[in-house]
Amino acid sequence: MVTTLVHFGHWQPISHKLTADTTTISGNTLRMKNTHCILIGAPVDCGKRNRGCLMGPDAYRTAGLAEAISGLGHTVADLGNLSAADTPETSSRNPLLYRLAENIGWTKTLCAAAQSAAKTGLPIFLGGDHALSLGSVAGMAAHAASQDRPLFVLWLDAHSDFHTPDTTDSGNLHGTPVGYVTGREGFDAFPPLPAVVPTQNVCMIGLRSVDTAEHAALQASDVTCVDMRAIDEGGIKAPLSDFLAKVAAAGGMLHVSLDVDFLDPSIAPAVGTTVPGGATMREAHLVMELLNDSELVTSLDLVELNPFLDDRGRTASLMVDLTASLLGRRIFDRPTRSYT
Ligand SMILES: [Mn+2]
Repeated sequence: MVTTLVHFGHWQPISHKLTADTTTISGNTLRMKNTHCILIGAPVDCGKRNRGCLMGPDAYRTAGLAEAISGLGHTVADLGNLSAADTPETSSRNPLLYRLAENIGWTKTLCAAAQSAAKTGLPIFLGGDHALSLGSVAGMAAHAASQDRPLFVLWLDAHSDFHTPDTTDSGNLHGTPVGYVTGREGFDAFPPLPAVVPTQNVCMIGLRSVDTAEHAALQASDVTCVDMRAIDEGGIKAPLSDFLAKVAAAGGMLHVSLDVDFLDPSIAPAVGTTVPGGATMREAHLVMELLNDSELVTSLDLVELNPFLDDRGRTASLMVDLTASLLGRRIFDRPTRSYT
């Protein structure tokens, strides 16, 4: 820390000047105080064909996720990496479906892990591709139901992931978790949902690649869809604040699912499904800071990081920084002297 400053040509200690009329620079103003964070390694790599997401959990650890969280005054437990529950091979109407049994196994594992972890803290799922959210969100929905509270889901993603096993053209199940948790038809091979997330409780921000079948289904649903054009025209704060007000008014729990491809590929190259025109560094941090202000977040997915495609770990580091913003890291205490 700077302890002196030049003042009329001589050195003078600054520390005593930082009294009530000024604001110190500090990273420690926490809205979510003393949160117990539970890191759940979910090296899911079966939700799509490009491999590499299985390295994601260890990349987050290498980038210092636990240290960043504990440095904010929270406690952290790392449960290590889980593995998919054994599941017999099963057939499906869609012959294109990729590694269905393994996806079902992960859904069982993560649904149970979410319910167990949510009893003691804030689960953070270290992906792993977005198929992990089939289980993480299903489990959080079950937990919320057990508390008699509604679950809301914020989907930060270039894609809507609203397919069903019947509508996907790629057969990649990482494009289906929102379809599953909102109770769409076609998931007969999957475990029955303990609790459905109503579509009006889902908000997607960052959309810029939505398939035709998903588009039609979204249009017929109550999902709030905030695409990049809406963000360009009106900024990212208003739609997020509207959604958070809804969550607060309902006394809801909030699950945040952060896909690396929410971010612009120029700042986050380590993802197999890059789509140009994504969120900027500041838009992403602002989302996380507003989420911290809201004190509503009860669980988090960090998904689709493919360390094989990263550039000296910078995407993993950015995802760690965004998680820190969500958990209370500040640039300045607010209000600052220059801007209130
Ligand atoms: Mn996704």
